[in-house]
Amino acid sequence: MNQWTSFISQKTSNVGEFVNRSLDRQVKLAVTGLSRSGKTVFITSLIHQLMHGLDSSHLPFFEIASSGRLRGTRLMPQPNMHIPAFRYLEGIERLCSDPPEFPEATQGISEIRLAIRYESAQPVLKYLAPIKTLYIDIVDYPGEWLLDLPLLELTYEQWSAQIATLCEREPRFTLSQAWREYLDSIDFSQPSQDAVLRQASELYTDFLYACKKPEYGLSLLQPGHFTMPGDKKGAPILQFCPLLKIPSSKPEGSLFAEMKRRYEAYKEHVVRVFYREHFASFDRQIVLVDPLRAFNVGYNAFAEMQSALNMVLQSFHYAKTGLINKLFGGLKIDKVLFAATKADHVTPNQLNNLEQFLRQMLIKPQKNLYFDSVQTDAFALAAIKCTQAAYTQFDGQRLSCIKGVPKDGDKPIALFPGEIPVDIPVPEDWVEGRFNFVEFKPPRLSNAHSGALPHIRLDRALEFLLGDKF
Ligand SMILES: Nc1nc2c(ncn2[C@@H]2O[C@H](COP(=O)(O)OP(=O)(O)OP(=O)(O)O)[C@@H](O)[C@H]2O)c(=O)[nH]1
Ligand SMILES: [Mg+2]
Repeated sequence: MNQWTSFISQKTSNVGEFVNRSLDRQVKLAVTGLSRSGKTVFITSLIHQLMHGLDSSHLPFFEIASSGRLRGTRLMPQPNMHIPAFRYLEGIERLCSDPPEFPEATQGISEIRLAIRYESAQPVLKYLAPIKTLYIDIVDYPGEWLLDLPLLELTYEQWSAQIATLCEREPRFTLSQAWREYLDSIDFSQPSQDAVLRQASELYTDFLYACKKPEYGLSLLQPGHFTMPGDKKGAPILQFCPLLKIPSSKPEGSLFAEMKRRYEAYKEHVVRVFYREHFASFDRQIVLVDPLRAFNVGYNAFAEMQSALNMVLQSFHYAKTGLINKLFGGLKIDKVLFAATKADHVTPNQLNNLEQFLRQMLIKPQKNLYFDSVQTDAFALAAIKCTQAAYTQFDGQRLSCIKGVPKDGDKPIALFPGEIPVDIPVPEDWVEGRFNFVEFKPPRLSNAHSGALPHIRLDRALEFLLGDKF
């Protein structure tokens, strides 16, 4: 190559780089769901799948990978210094340890940025800027925070009355006993004292944590930051609680007045700030749901999960037409995917039932989203497939089952976990031993580069959420 052609090729590549940069795009993908629904595992696997995207065989339904146009994925410095980083490498390290472990539970928001390099499919761009980059900011945040949206329209007195009604029923009545007794021992018209506010809010928070225990599995736990405090842990803004009886005298400076003031401050500085600073910037959203856990517990847990899910969905519904739109202006979210996670806990022949069941759970709210011009879909998936399909003989019949290493065991077991009903169950459906969805250990990986993590239908989720961006 002479000097002149080298100069031209240098210029052409600079122009190409410039055009590339100006055509680069960005998408913010938010991942949410109630606690233990599988957010951290989902994001970890999603990144791992993209990093191994050059081997297209594991993502047949993600077009950019299966068509061979994906050139590579890299972790990038995150754009917002004030948001905790999503700990991808830590998660992968735990998954590759011996024995393999799932990533640790998280309590707040975190973020990670990826750059995906790919070949353009558009004829003109193919010539001008053949290789493009899509930046994806993935945000992990607790679904519990979306349960706070209704508070924005409730006064402290109205919210207290709602919680008082909930606490009249079991198991909340028993679980709230220590907190209720403490409230009964205090005169809230008396001057405010920090120690009382702290003690009352701690007992209320203990009550919320008790409701959340696996044996009760209750989901309607407000305020959402009390059990998922993120960086607000121990802050006075979380030191208040509802009152079961409103005192007749409420002078300024009283315990009641201070509780009410903190409730209002929580709405202003925690709830609104979340919607304004985070929610308003999301482009795409996936909501993870774990109906299997509720099946294991019983009807109450199931009914609460459904109500909580509907409450979560209000945020997307209101994003276009209602309260959020009024408060923060038109939002960007144009696609929401609902996913029943841990689909590897059911036998393969139950996958479609699980998907249909999720759709049933969402039928009403999804209609609203349709009218609000948000594109939605619902899948059953497993971010990390921990089981294998197996068969067993029973009474001369061949039965489908699954095989894997249970979470608290070290040897593989085979079991039939139960059938997923396609219709919303009624209380009588919880007959003894009907559902037995066991948690499993992740599969053994020798190292992070030994191939993509096994999954179920994660590629379909990727195609729905990001496919049109390439
Ligand atoms: N078998 C299987 N188990 C999963 C999968 N995803 C999550 N789990 C299980 O669910 C647990 C919770 O998953 P996480 O990803 O930590 O859930 P999370 O929503 O981030 O939970 P918090 O951080 O506590 O809100 C894991 O420890 C696993 O036991 C999956 O794809 N397959
Ligand atoms: Mg998490």
